[in-house]
Amino acid sequence: MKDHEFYLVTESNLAKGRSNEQIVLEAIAGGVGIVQLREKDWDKETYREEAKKLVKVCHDAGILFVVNDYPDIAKEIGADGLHLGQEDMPIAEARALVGDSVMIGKSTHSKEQALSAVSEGADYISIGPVYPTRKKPNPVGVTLVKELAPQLSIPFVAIGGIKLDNISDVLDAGAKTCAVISAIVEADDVRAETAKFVDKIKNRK
Ligand code: TZP
Ligand code: MG
Repeated sequence: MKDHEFYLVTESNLAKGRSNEQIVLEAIAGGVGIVQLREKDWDKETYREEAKKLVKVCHDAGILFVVNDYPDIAKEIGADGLHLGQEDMPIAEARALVGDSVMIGKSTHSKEQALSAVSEGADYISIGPVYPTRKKPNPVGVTLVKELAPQLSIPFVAIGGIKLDNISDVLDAGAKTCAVISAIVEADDVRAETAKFVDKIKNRK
């Protein structure tokens, strides 16, 4: 994972009737660098078919595609990454399934979880929720980003409640990039909104 690549996570419930493919294509036009397909309510076969479609969209555009939760699908479709939560299988188990060419990301919500993920062999981590979100009301705050940024030997993305009006604080705390759902998926003009995030991330003073 390269530094300063804006990371989009999907959630089709928020997309106002637009398909994930439409959202992703607009986000690509706006300069997004990584897309994760995250659809918690979908059955596995539906997820697999959508992942097959989106990995092609992303690879045709030269950007990275990450599968959430399913190591077998990540490997089968040629995803660039697999993203795991705290409740998912250990990184070593996932690594045995996907091999070394698929990067493994892990969601972390504390300093301890972040440092454990590094020692367990994660290729990148997410840190969050930085701000309160719809489903995750207890934020870790920019203070955790600030504390961890100098200690981490692998890339990280800040996530959770990040919007155009608070991203500067997250970047100032030491994040090189961030991941968002609602700020992009709910936007009326996904392309324009993505371009604004990308500009903030890439052209930070
Ligand atoms: N992990 C921590 S917060 C979060 C995830 C998947 C949701 C972020 O969504 P939003 O809409 O960008 O706050
Ligand atoms: Mg998971």
